[in-house]
Amino acid sequence: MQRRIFCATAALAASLCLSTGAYAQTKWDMATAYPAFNFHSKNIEQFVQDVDTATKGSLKITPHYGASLFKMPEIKRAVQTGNVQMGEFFLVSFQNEAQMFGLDGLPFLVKNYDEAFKLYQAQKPFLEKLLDKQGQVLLYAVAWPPQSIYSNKTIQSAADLKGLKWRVYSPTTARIGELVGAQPATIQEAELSQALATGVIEGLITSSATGADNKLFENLKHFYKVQAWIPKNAITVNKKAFNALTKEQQAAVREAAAAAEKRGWEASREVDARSLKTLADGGMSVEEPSAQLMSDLGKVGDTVVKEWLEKAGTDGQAVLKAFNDSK
Ligand code: PCA
Repeated sequence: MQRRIFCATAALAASLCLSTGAYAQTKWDMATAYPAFNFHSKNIEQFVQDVDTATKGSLKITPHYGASLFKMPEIKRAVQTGNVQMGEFFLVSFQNEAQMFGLDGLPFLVKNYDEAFKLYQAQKPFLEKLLDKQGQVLLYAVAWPPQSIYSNKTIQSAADLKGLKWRVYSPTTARIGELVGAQPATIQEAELSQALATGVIEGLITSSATGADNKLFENLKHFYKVQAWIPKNAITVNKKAFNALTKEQQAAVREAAAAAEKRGWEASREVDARSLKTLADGGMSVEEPSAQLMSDLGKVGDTVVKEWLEKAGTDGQAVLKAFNDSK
């Protein structure tokens, strides 16, 4: 009798253990630098929900928007060291670490989203390898809308950019600023509005989306649709954190990431169209660039790409060849 009770108790304990095991929850924090209403952030929100559903609540990811956990330049390292499990960062800002990170910030390599996606496919194996060495797994990457020029004054040629206080976010934008004789200043997107309001900057190159998100028309009156490049945000996870998941959870994360990537690229196109309208409605003059400006920028672009290739070595040549072959 006593023995039976003991067995029953042990069985109950075992089943309790099993059920607690099954409900064990993994919690991840995710650092992002952009406001919750930005299209990348909304995409992340959906990704987090998809992961929650697919893992039956066993993996909970909490996004922290608006650089509230880490500033954008710190996010990549925070993921690498495990200070945060997941993060989103702007790839081209990290070009000094590895030239490959700056590929999608090179002027006039791509003409549109389709080409930008092809460039990404050529770049992806390199990105995965680099990030793996830095202790993280690339989950997905999504393009910002094409990058165009905002200014407080009329810009008809590169000469008009001379002396302009020029906001930069990457080695390439800094180099372009230098080549046209502007005054480059590194400002994070989270500090953009303040920098404009206080006159720290007078012009920049960024997307229609960032212009609309930050109501750039309140301080700048001109937008020139030069569409110089289509750069991406990368979403990565700390490798140890990823490897600690069950195989099922890993598959769920991968699947949600693939869906987020697809959704994000589609959203980017829609957001571009919508944001251009927001800029115009806000009183900004949204213009096609002059032929002179495009030809001047084309020359600057050639220099920048040539310099990049010199630094990027054989990987740089290989990635451009892969891209050109895929076009
Ligand atoms: N907005 C971000 C990155 C690229 C973009 O369109 C920024 O300006 O910082």
